[in-house]
Amino acid sequence: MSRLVLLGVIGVLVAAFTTGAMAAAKAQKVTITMSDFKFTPKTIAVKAGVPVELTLVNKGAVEHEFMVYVTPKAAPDDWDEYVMDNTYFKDMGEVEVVFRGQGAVASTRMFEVELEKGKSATVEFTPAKKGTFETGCHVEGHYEAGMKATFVVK
Ligand SMILES: [Cu+2]
Repeated sequence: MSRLVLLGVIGVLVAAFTTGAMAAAKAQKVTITMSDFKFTPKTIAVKAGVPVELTLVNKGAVEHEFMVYVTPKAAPDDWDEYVMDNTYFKDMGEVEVVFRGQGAVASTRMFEVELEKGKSATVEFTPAKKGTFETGCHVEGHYEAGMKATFVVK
């Protein structure tokens, strides 16, 4: 009787360990739709330390940009310059962007993904910094029209 119970406990431990190991290796898949002029969903949440496969789909009629950065206290004069200095992807090693049907780009200085209408791309990275950041499209007038979202890393 006691031997059976002991085997049962070992079985549970092995099962728990296996599930944990598989979950750690599995990427977090997130899809963001870009349209004229918004991101869906409005809040993107991912876990720190786990690889992310973030798919961007441009369903709009024009080009859109995807950027993640420290939320500014006030709108900067030059958004591109501000985002380059404050991008979430800074100091996080190589970030890979796979454009469907067009190839991939890997960079340690990635700060934006530009997508023509009808195109999609997947951004692969492992978030390190926790906090609440901003996602925005800074094609002229888009952000002002409401094309922004909240990017949360827990
Ligand atoms: Cu846009």
